[in-house]
Parts: sequence; structure tokens; C-alpha cells
Amino acid sequence: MIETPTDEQPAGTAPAAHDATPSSPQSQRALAALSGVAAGAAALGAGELIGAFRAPEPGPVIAVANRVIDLAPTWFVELGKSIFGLADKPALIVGTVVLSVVFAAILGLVSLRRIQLAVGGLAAFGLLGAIAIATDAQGSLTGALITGGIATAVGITALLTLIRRVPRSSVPSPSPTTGADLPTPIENPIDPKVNRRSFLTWAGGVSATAAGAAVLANSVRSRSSVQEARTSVALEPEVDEEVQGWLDAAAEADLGVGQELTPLVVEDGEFYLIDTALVKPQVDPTTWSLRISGMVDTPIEISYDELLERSTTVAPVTLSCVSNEVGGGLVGNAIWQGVPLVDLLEEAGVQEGATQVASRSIDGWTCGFPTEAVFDGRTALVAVSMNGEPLPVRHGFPARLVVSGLYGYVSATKWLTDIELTTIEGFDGYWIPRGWSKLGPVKTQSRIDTPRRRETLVAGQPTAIAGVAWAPDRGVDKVEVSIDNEWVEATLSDELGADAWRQWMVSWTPTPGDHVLAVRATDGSGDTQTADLAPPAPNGATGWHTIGVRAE
Ligand SMILES: Nc1nc2c(c(=O)[nH]1)N[C@H]1C(S)=C(S)[C@@H](COP(=O)(O)O)O[C@H]1N2
Ligand SMILES: [Mo]
Repeated sequence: MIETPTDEQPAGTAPAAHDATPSSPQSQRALAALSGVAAGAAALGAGELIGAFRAPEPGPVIAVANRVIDLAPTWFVELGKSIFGLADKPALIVGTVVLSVVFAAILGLVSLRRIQLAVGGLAAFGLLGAIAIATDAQGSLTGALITGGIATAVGITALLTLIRRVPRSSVPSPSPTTGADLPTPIENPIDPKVNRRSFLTWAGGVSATAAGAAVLANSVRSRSSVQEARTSVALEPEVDEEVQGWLDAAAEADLGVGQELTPLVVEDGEFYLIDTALVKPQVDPTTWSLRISGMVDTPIEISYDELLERSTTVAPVTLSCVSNEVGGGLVGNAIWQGVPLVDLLEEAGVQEGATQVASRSIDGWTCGFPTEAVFDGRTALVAVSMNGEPLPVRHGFPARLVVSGLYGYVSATKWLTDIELTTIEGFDGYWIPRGWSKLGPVKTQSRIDTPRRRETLVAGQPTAIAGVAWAPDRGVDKVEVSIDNEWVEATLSDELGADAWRQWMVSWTPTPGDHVLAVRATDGSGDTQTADLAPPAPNGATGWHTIGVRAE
């Protein structure tokens, strides 16, 4: 007897018996994997959409990627950076999605034989997302239950719906037995495409809906952006004038070498960017406040408006990253405006023995540095503005720390929410257990911006060798350039302050052939940069930036 396959099989028919269109085992497996992928996509799409309404709580994808960043061993993070460079975060998100797709495809295959196991796998997948949301600095248990629960339910429903519609293989099993409940081999099939087409319609529909949900999630999430709140912030007008004064001074001090030389004040768009945030925190300034607590006499809490009002100190400070290679670009100078940290700490009253200033961002990143740094006279600000504008979101809106002379990883908390006085032994910031030094004073460095390495110059034509040098908070006193092993003292731009970098230049007329150029700076305390090469880890690279050029 031949069953009459129709396109409209009643739902709930036992998988093995329901569909008799011939289909090779390979194509059956492919369609089962596809069911899994579509179901996984449905789960992710649903999770992202529900999650978007709970912003700034992250959706499942970002939450899982956040946990990968937190838990990944240092070598894995470094590998990611070396392969993907500054695109390491998008790569991580794509990687999370790709792994999910692979896992979902496997669940689809499993579901052909053991549907309960596949459903269990989807539930585990949902649980993983839920745990990631629950443990996120911006997540919650409620969010985990709602988002994880709905995503899991949608995924399981989609899998059950699709797997039932996979056309079953008509090839007899390797050890055929005669039994009435086995699918009957077909000799006279109706158009085999019909059921396959029906399946593909369902699978396509589920996938398209999932993609639509993801797109919608994205637009819902971007509505919660703080960009608008940021642009309506009014900074104090008199202070504005002071910032303008610094910007003018910087423009005046510029050596005028040209575009190849980094300007003394780096604009937001050109300023380097380093953080662990996959999605830049969107902090509503009206509900934000800064808490100062721990080993203090009176814990204090300051609103954004109060902080703005008190932000009357303006200073050019060069910020740099400990990961910067010799000659690298992870350094920038800006005009920062804020409240001196010393004023806030004096108000709170630092207790005896509070040897560390620890701080935390809204997304749970932390760092800390010796309390002495706040009281030794250097520039240390809770900053609300960069180059006369409210802090850009990616540089920490509404407030961040800027401490001269310390690398960013120990001091420069963006999206700052908490400052806690503790002991040096009592707390380790985010990067310390990941192999970076507890203390992070900035090493004196200098960089050749022009000419570029391996650039071909015109022999006999006067050429500027120029760059920047920094040694916050000691200041740069001298820069020397070695041209084929002969040291020449460079001209320096007027000093904006000991916290800010200086431009330097030497005019040189190259002779035909290959040349080697190197640079070294001497800081305000008379120490000259060491020639010894050291990599960035664990406490900052050393060595002279050296390049080869050719003149023809
Ligand atoms: N919240 C938060 N703040 C952070 C970081 C971070 O990962 N999260 N990274 C720090 C590091 S390592 C550096 S070098 C500086 C970089 O600041 P920028 O991105 O504004 O240049 O921010 C610091 N502040
Ligand atoms: Mo950094």
C-alpha cells in the first residue's frame, strides 16, 4: 500500500510516519540542521527583541559576549586583538552568533532521532543566555527570566514546528526489519519537491521573522540612546572661555609642519578608543549620580547637575594606554574640564590607611591607583567635558576620571559611577588579575609621525622629521633625533603644561640612499627614555621609535 502524501499533514503526526516523500538521508539531515538553525535564529531574534525593551540591559548575544570578555584567558583576548585589531569586538559578536548557529545546526540533526535531547539542548542554550544576562553589570534576574524564558520557548516551538515538516528519508534502514510502523518505501511518489518546498517555506518564514525581530530590536535599542540628552547639556559659559583659551594656545603652539604631524589637541573622532564595552553604555544623566564611599568619613553622592556646576577646572592632559607599542597610536591629548578629585575626596574625608582610590563604571569595569596620586599636586579630575563638549558617549559620558601620569587601565574610568577608598592590597582592578602591573605610571615616550616608515623621500630636498613626545606629569624638556646615528636636538612646541605632550621637529635634507631615524625624549626630571626594548605587558613598552626611510 502506498500512502498518499499531501502537503497538509495534520499537525502532531508522529515524525517517522507522517511524510512519505522520498528524500535522501543527506538531504534529510541538511533540512534537519536547517530546522535547528532557524529555531536558534528564532530564539535569538525573540531574545534580542524582548531584551531591547529592557535597555540598557543587554540582550542575550551581547551578554554572552560580555561574559566571554570577562572570563577569557588573557592569551585568548590577545589573540583576538592580534587577529582582528580594533575590530576585535565586532568579531567577538559575530563569533558568538556563529557558534550559536553551529550549535543550533547540531541540535537540528539531533532532533531527527532524539527530539527530547534537542529540546533539552535549546533549553540549555536559553539558560546560558539567561545566566549571562543575570550576571551582567547592567543585567538583572528579572530580565534573565523574561528574556531567557521567552527566547527558549520561541526556539523550542520553532524547532518542534519545523522538524515535523522535514521530508523523511525513504531509503530503507541498513538492517531492514518488517514492521507495520516503519515508513513504507515509495515507488510512485508524487512530485518530491512539494514537501521539500513546504518545509523550506516554513523554515524561510521562521528565519525571516527572526531576522525581522533582530532588526526591530536594533531600532528599539537605538531609541534609548543618550545622544540627545548629551547634546542638550549646557556647560558653564565662563569655563567655556577658558577651554577656548587652551584650544587657541594649542593652535598657536602648533609647529605647523602639516597634516602628517598629530595636532596638540586631538578631536573626539581622532582620539584613540580603548574599553571592554561591546556596546558603549548609554547613561541617562538625569538619573545618574557619582558615589564616593569606602574608607571615608562621610560617603557622598553627587548628581550630574551638581557635578556640572562644580566643573570649573580645565587642563590639557595626555592620556595613554599601557598597550601602546613604541610608535603606536594609543595616546592622545585633549582639554579636559571637571572637578578636581582632591576637592571631592577632601569633602568625603579620606581615612587613615585608605591607600587606594578604586573606581567602577556602570558596566562593571574597575581600576585603582594609589591615593597619593590625588594629593601630590598632579592633575586628577572627574571630567565632564572633552575639548569644550560634553564627554562623547564613547569617551565616558556623563563623567570619567582623568589622572595625569597614570595609564588609562589604572585610572581613567569612563561611565564612572563609583569611587571607593580602600587599601592597595584590598582591591585589584579589572586588568590586574589579567597580568598587568598593579601600578601604572606613564613611561616617557616619543613618536615619529613624519616621515612614515619606509617612505621614499626626495634626495636633496629639505624635509621635516616631526612627531610628538609625552611624559605626563613630568613634562617633556628635550627631544633628540638620531639621523643615521648622529643625535640632533629637535625644536619643541611651546609647553601647554607638564601633563600635555609636545610636538617636536627637525629639518633634514636627505642624501640619496637608505637612512635610519630614531627619536628619544628627556622628561622634566632629566631622565632620558631608555633604548631598552620592552613590550607593552606588564607595565608599558619602552625603546626608541626607529624607522627606515629612503631618499631618491
Ligand atoms: N569603563 C571603562 N573605562 C575605561 C576602560 C574600560 O575598559 N572601561 N579602559 C581604560 C583604558 S585601558 C584606557 S587606555 C582608557 C582609554 O580612554 P579613551 O577610550 O577615552 O581613549 O580608558 C580607560 N577607561
Ligand atoms: Mo589602556
